[in-house]
Amino acid sequence: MKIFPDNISTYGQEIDDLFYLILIFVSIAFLISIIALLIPLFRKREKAAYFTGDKWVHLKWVALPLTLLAISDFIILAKEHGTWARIEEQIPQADVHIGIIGRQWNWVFVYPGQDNELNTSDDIVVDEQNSELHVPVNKNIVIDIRAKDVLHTVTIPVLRFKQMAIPGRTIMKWFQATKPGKYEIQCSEICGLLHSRMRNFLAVEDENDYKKFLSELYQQNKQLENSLVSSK
Ligand SMILES: [Cu+2]
Repeated sequence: MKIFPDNISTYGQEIDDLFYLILIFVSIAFLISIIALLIPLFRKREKAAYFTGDKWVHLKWVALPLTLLAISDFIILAKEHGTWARIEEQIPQADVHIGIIGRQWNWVFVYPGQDNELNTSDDIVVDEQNSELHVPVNKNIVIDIRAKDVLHTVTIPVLRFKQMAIPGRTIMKWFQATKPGKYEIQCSEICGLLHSRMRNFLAVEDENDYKKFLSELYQQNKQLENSLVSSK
């Protein structure tokens, strides 16, 4: 059975494994609770009584499930700890540094200009509905995530990538995509009336196609600048 969309992220499998681990624990807990609730139905009917909970025979119905849940939590925490550190705390050296800005209602992409540095005056901002964010395959892509107005959440299912965009903050995240193709970027935060219009795309390309895209982007930007200057 396929639960997830394709995984094209270097750390996607770790996230999926954690999901399965949690799924196994909650399924077991669910089954045990349902069975425990059904057993009295098929037993001979006894008169209802008030339990004070001070005797072990009563207390065990609280203590045993609680202990089991606490143990499962610790197992999940122990497994998750390394994953969290690798994905959330250690941002690798960027091969490409780009910006994503959420606004009502579109994802705005910011590419570094020809100086190859983000947050400088020659950055190129692409704010078009359903536009594509171009990135090279098998490279560390580091992203500055911002929000212009309200909360948004950048979600790229094939990368197991999800990060809330918070007004006033810049949050750094990263990924490495392993397979060229066109994938969806969604917003998973109800951010207003036209929230569902925030459907853009991620174009993962090989190095040559990516370089071609960049040089075309620089070219277009130059032409735009020239036309603005001459119209003044
Ligand atoms: Cu939204």
